[in-house]
Amino acid sequence: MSVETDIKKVLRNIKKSSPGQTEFYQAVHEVLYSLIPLLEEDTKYKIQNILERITVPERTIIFRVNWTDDKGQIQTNLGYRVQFNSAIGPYKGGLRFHPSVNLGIIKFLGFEQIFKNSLTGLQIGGAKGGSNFDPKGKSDNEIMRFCQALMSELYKHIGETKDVPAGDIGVGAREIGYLFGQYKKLTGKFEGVLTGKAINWGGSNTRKEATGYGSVYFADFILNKYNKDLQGKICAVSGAGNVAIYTIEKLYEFGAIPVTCSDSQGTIYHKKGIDISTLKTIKEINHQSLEVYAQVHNDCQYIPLSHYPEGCHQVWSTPCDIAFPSATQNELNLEDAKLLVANGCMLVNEGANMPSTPEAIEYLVEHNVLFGPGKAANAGGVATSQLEMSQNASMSRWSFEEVDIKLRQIMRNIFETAYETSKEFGCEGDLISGANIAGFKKVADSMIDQGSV
Ligand code: NDP
Ligand code: 2IT
Repeated sequence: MSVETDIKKVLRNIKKSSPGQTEFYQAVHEVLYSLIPLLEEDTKYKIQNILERITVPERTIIFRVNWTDDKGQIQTNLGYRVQFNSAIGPYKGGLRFHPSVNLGIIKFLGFEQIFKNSLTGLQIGGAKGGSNFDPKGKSDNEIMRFCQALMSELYKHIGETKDVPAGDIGVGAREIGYLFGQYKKLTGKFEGVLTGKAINWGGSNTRKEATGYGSVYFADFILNKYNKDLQGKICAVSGAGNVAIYTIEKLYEFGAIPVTCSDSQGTIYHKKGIDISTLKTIKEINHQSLEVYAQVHNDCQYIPLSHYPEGCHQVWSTPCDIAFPSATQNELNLEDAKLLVANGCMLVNEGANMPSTPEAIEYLVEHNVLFGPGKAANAGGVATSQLEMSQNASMSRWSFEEVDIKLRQIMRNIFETAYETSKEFGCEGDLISGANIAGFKKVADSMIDQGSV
């Protein structure tokens, strides 16, 4: 049987056993097809049935989360933790709180996390979790009670050497605090069971900034390879959360001009450059809509969702040199890709997980747009989480600069690994294949070493 036939069989089986998990199929499809050169070169992966094994989570935990709202009503949500792969280290990956969360979304994120974590060169396995809980419009007390209720079940399955969750969409420092407090109360242990903690009680310097900063470092390494840099480049950034904010902040340090940001309700276009301090106040502190940004700055445009061009995301219709999709999955589609190409965009660097659709990627690559795939470009967050685990385990604390230097070095290694791997497998510069092959190889080889567990 040819490698392609094997892949088709695995995909067919997944669709049969896990119906309706569209985003998960999309992630698996992309990874498996990009592995063809490796699978053809070395038959051990086929002999050991690795494709089938690696696409099934080691454990999937789904549970009910009951919590009481401010009116005294009991509300019910679903909680998830998908412990996908522990071949190279304890399970590691974020928690997402968003109404769109379902098993397929958590599985796609967990699957991506396996290869991303492997690429960092650190000893961390892949996992993801979260809930369909919608934090929007909830009071601080409601968020706290929800986090406590979720942890009342989750604590049974995690631990500093077992599974270490962190943040993702809808989960930031506030939620990590409430989750940690409940874990500590239930277990009596003050341990590094979560990352993204506040600095006062075990958090790492630079973790908050790490995904955005890392994404910009990665973009810089790509550009440098082609004798270009970020200086003076107009950048379109989507999202207005953790990743977007620190992408924008770091872009200024490189002399670039980030002109957009967006949330689920609208987009800001600020030609002279996004004001980072206003953005942080609105989003990080006050959890408000971006509409407020336009009330503070009368020289910017606020385009509400209802006014976006048909079938497109407003951000990608903005003329730019570089695009940083940093909000959510499938937020950059074929029509968006066409607009970016028509406007002369030279690089798309994925801050979010799987933000570009397969058709968009194909079009961008065909039109010679450089491409930084999410599992490499946004790996700085989880890598710095591992640095937090490391500091917790050794009871030490590294300065902001120390962690930042390590982060930059890790991003450089990831870029070089992905680039060199693409070269080795005959597709020089194709960082999607390079990242997938390098990430996969380390995990698959470790699974083989450890036998049929
Ligand atoms: P945040 O919750 O901090 O911010 C998410 C931003 O994206 C918000 O502005 C939100 O809008 C917007 N958004 C979310 N969902 C949608 C949607 N369905 N449609 C439109 N806009 C949406 O999350 P993060 O910044 O942490 O995460 C952003 C992306 O980066 C995700 O794909 C995440 O998986 C990925 N990522 C995050 C890492 C981290 O360390 N945090 C690490 C690596 C990847 P609104 O404000 O209206 O909710
Ligand atoms: O997608 C991701 O890499 C994250 N949300 C961060 C995970 C982590 O464990 O820091």
